[in-house]
Order: sequence, then structure tokens, then C-alpha cells
Amino acid sequence: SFQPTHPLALAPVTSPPHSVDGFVREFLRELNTDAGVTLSRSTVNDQYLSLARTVRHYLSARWLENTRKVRETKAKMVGYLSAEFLLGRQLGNALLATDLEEIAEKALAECGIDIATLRAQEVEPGLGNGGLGRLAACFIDSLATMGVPCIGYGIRYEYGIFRQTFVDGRQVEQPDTWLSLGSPWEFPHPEHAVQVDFGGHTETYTDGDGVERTRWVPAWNVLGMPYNYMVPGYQNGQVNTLRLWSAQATKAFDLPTFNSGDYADAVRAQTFAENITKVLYPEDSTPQGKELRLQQQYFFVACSIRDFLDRFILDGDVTTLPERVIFQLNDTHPVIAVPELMRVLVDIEKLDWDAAWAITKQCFAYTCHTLLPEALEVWPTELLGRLLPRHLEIIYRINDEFLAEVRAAYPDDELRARQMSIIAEYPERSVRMAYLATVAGSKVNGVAELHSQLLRDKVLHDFSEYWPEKFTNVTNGVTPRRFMRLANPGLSGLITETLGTGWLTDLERLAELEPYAEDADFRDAFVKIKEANKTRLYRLLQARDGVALPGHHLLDVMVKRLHEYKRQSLKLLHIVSIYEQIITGKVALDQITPRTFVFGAKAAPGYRIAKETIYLINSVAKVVNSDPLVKDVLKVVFPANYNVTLAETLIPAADLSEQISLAGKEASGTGNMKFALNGALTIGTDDGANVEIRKLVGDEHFFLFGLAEPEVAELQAKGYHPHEYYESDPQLKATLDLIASGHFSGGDRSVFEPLVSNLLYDDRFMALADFKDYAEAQARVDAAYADQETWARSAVLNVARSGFFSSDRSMRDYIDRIWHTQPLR
Ligand code: CRA
Repeated sequence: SFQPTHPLALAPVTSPPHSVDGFVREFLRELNTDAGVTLSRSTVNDQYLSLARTVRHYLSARWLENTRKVRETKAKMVGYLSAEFLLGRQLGNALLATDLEEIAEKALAECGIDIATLRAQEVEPGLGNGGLGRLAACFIDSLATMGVPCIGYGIRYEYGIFRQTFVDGRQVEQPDTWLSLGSPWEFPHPEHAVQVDFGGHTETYTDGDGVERTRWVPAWNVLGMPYNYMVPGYQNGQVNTLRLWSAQATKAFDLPTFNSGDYADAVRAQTFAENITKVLYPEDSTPQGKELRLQQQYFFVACSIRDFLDRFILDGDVTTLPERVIFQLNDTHPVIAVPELMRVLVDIEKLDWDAAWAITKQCFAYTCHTLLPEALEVWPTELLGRLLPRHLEIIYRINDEFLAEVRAAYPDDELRARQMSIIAEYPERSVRMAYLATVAGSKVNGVAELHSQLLRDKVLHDFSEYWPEKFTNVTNGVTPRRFMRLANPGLSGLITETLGTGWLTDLERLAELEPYAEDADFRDAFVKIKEANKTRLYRLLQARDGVALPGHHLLDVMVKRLHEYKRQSLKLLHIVSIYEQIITGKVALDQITPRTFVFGAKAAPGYRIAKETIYLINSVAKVVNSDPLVKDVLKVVFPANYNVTLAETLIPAADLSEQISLAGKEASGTGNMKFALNGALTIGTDDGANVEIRKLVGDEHFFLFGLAEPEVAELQAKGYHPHEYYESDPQLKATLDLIASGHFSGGDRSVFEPLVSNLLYDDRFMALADFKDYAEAQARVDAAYADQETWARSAVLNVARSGFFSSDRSMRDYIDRIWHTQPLR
């Protein structure tokens, strides 16, 4: 309906000039007109916000053009549905994507500003817990870089993952107020708000054509406000969209309530609605069945499906949906999208059930990210039916038809039908979301070879037998733009000097580094970069946590969420064991390889054992670090609030990567890949993607230890008695006894008693069974590290052989095996 006449209004949108002058002009304009200050009066925050908005100017032309093209060409899109996107800081990535790093640095310098100060001002959006959320962020980066049309859909939590602090060694959570200083990367679109209904009941009616239909009569609703984020590809002019939803009350003022004098009640309704997207649930892989969490899940998928239909199915022909989108379900969190799409197609678009189901089955694929039974989401039917009565009916019907199929396929096997039912009867009638996703999804994938195998053999065994072709694997990956180029400019520079450009978007080219492992000059350069990265880390830790670290130690790093299955306690037993051997004189100081141990881990606030483990780590650190006897050989540091930003400085500095979960428990891991790509050697179990890392880098360059998955299963079956290991291994006994003695708790034996008993009498994740082998593997690490040349050679080979772990490769696998989409030309 626009009839522009001005030539500028008719021309395509353009980017500002790619020059220092052009950049300065845009930056000052932002500062003066948007922040409303002069340069001389501006604060660091004003400058940061203006810089961010300036970089945005360079992206938006491409973004608008991209969006138009996707709409016009009707290209099939990936709709990545994820309750978490752990993005990390945006500025560095946006400067890299637009190739503005140098220009911006110069431009700001000419304004008298050090760009590093502004970079440090950015608060990362912590809209995820750990691996799963970070994976989503890596995937959308890769898709943009590959030019594949994708829209990410998620939740704009007002408070992301909590900020961890330590008070006397104990974790104390602080709210993450990431929005408080402004959010320059987002574009709010209140005019595209979507209504989302909840509660009420369903009823049947006869429509104008005499067809009996069901409708949902909801009891309350909220509005979903979209906030758009640009997802720039790496220097390819491609910009995709991430759309995060924020909940708002439907009407700011409920007039009748308002007029009746209940002003406060009217405003309370608003707060109630806004609660839905207030905070990210901080449980990683162990969801609590909280009603608000189900509200969050339904809220964001209902908004997303409505949004997709409104924006991309412009002719209203919903039967074309499978040609236009594949919705990837990032774990079970968005699985309520399945009955939601059925509801839209059947109740609103008036398709018949079978036609709607045929469409729905093509529109979804499901990624499972776990093997822990407690991480598989189930929703009590009582709760689901109260919140989403129509969806529960739809789930029942999907289940009835599915079970009829199963019974037809296995006529004399009622037990199998019951096992496969989407509805569980015990301990309480509930919906198994993983089963619903498996029944509805066109494909089901695990996130590493071993994980996918165990899904087929164990967690979803009956389903994989029934639909073998439905199951596939896509091993996780990480984006080399953030985790190599941005995090490790030194190493990236060396690689570019050696191989030329192009490797950052074709990571398998790292293989060309192989011969350089034998090149002493290259290894020297490599080792110098590692040292510089350590110095950079130690400066940061000095400034942020006030700890001083020696430069020449082996840097041994374990960073990931705190979980019993990941076994931070095993790492800690190893440290205490070394310490015990020194203070009792069992080993001489000169036999010890000097090491600095770094932990980074948040514990879910309600996870008692995890929090106790944090307290133990900090207590051990305190004693060890203040013991003059070991001061030259042992340091233990636990910087608070491990997040993406800290990871980017920590990982490139590490010598040794700790990936020590009990075999069969870590679905994949992605930190393991980041370390290998930055030239750390891994000590790890045969678990998750470790298996593939070891295969690729070679046994001689990987420190394997511990039970393999079948051995774990066997030991479990025959009965695991951890105290037997304690009784029979004197060093393990001495180690646990030292902790139990109160040595790390000022003589108080009761403090760590629960942790010690848990290890001795329960030890669900078999830390004691693997202790001895772990200690031996660590001795092999020491021996290897003693020969610096061989170590450097192994480190280079780790880099050269890890190109497979680019998330670009993961995306190619998803495209080939699951999505069948095309890049935009
Ligand atoms: N906690 C797995 O445990 C995996 C990531 C991403 C996890 C990791 O091993 O690397 O997913 N699982 O695939 C999960 O979140 C709900 O399950 C994780 O991040």
C-alpha cells in the first residue's frame, strides 16, 4: 500500500560505508541522537550501546534483504525450537561477521576510546544452562554462515542463568540482570504480538457444514511479544533471525476491574502474565516438573507456530507447511508444539484429523540430548489437562491411534504396547514427552555416535525396533568463529599464516596442519601462543577473582555444569590424593608435576550434593593454596560464575581437558570439542563425543581411562559396592579419610560427612570404581608433559584432527539426514 516517490525510498536499503570515517560518523550519530549525549560527556555504557547500534547498521540491510528473499523464493526453512539459546557476547561476533574489527578499532581510537573497554562492558545474554543452549547458538551461527534459511525461536527470559557468587566457599545465586544497562542487539516488535491461551475446557459443536468439531474455551491468556535478533553469517552477507518471545498481559488495564476500584488487582494481572518469561529454570538435564515451566514451553511454541504461519504461509494454504519448514525440537522442551500444530490445523484451519497428522509428522524432527532417566520430561495429565485441556485430548488421540498401530504390528504383545504408550500410568498418570516426540517426529537423533546407539538400544529401544529408519545420529559441533577465531586470535592467526584463509568455514582443512606437528618452528610458535593465552587468563583471574597464579604449571581444566554424573568429585579425589601423598611424605616434591587445577561450574540451586561439592572444592582450594609446603607445585582455583565469556579466555589457555563422566551418561559434551580445537589434550572416559575425539586424534594423543559403558552396565547388574574399592585401595582410602578427618573443614568431621558417605555407600556414578585407573592415567599425563616437545606435537595434532567438530559439519549432517533444505543462493 506504500506509494513512495523519493528516490531513496525506492532504492534498496544500503549499508553505511565500510571505512573509518563512515564508522565514526555512524557512531557519533548514535551517540548524539540515540544516547543523547556528546562524546565528551558520554559514559562507557553510552559508548558501548552506541557501538553496538553502529555495528547493527552494517547488518540490517543484509538482514532485510535476506528476509525478503526467503519469503519470495518460498525456500524451506529450519525452525529451530529451543527453550535455550546461550548466545554469549554479541559485539565481537558481529564485528567479525561484518569484517569491521579493524575499522571499528581505529574509528574508536580516533574518538579517544579503547575498544577493549567497550567489549568488556557487554553483559552476555545467559539464556541457557549449558551445552544444550550453547549448541543452539552454535547451530544458528553455522546455518547463517552456510546461507541456510533458519529462524530460531525461543524465550526472552528477563533473568537468564543466575550469577554465581561464593560466600565463604558456598554458592550463592544472584539474579542475572542482563537487560539492566540496555539491550542494543534486540528489535522489539509489539505490533506482532501473539495471543496465547491457557486453561478452561473444551466443548463440541456442529459447524455450518454439519461437521462435529471440538473447540477450546480457554480461561485466560497472555500476549507474546517478539524480540528479533540478527544472526549474522561469517562474512557472507547472510543474516538470519532469532526471535525470542516475552510475555505480557493481554490488556494493560482491565477496564471493568479498574473502574470497580480494584486498580491494584488490574496491575497484578500484568505481573502474573509477565511471570511466564521472568526467569530461566536453572536445572541442567534434571528438569523439575513445575507448572510455570510447562507454561513457558507452551507459551513460546504457540507464539512461534502462529508467527511462522502468519509470516511465511501468506496465501493461507497450510497444507504447504511441510514444504516451507522443518521444526527441529531441541530436546523435549518444545514438544508441546506437536499437539499445538494439530490443534491449529484441526480446530482452526478445519483440516480433518488424518490430513493434519500427515502434515504434522513431516514438520517435526526431534533431538534427544540425554540418557539420564531423570532428565526425560514427563507431565502429569492432571497438570497438562488443567493448563491445556485441548492438547491433552489431542495427545490421547495420537496415542490411541499409535497404540492401535503397535497392536496391529505385534498382535500378541500387550506388554510392548503398554511400554510404548505415550501415557505412563505409574507412579502417576503422565505424558512422556520423549515418546510423543518420537511418535510425531520424522526423525529422531542423538548427539554423538555412542549416545545415538544407546538411544536405539536402551532409552527408545522399542521405537527403534518398530521404526529403524527413523533413528539417526548427528554428532554435535561447535562454531570455530567464536571458539577459535574470537577466543584464540593467536592460534587462529598462526593457522591463517600457515594455511591461508578459508579454514574457518571449512574446518576439515585443519588436517593440513598435520605435517607442521613435526616442524619445530611451528611448534615453538604454537607453544608461545599457549603461554600468551595463559598469561591473558591469569591477568583476568587476578583482576576478577584476586588470585595470583604461577605461569609455568600444567593447566588442568574442568569446566561444565556441576553434576554427579560428570564427576567433579573424581577430579577432586585426584587432587586431594596428590596433596595427601605430599604432606605424608609418600612422594617427594620434585616428583610432582606442578599443576594448576581450574574448576568452573554452576550447581542447580536445589541440587544439594552438587552444592556440597562446590563447597568441598573451595575448601580444598583454600587449604592447598595456603599450604607453604605445596605452594610451588599445586594450585586449585575456582573462579565464580563460569559462563561463555569466561570460557572464551579459559579454554585457549588449557593444557589438559577433563572429560571424565561415567561412561554412558554424557550424551555428547561440547566443551570437550572446544578444548581439543584449541590444542588441549584430553583425559577422558569412553563417553559421549570423547569416543569420536579419541578415534580422530589417536590413542597416543588422548588419555583414556575408566570403565566402558558395557562394563558399567555389567557392574551395575552384578551389584556395585563402592566401599570395596575403598577397602582395597590404600591410596583411595587415605584420600577419603583425609576429607572425612576434617582436614578441609577446620577439624569439623561432620561438614563433608554426607559427601563422603554418599561416595562410600551409594556412588551412583562409580567414581570410586574409576579412581585408580584415573590416577594412573594422570600419571601418564605427567610423564607426557615432562617431554614438552612430544606434548606440543600431540597438542598440534589435536587441533589438526578435530576439524570434524565444527558445527558447520553438524549442520550439513542435519541437512542431509533430517532437514533436506537448501542454502539460499
Ligand atoms: N546437559 C548433554 O548432557 C550435550 C548437550 C548438547 C546435554 C550434553 O552431553 O553435549 O546436551 N543434555 O547436546 C541436555 O541438556 C536435556 O539434556 C546438556 O547440555
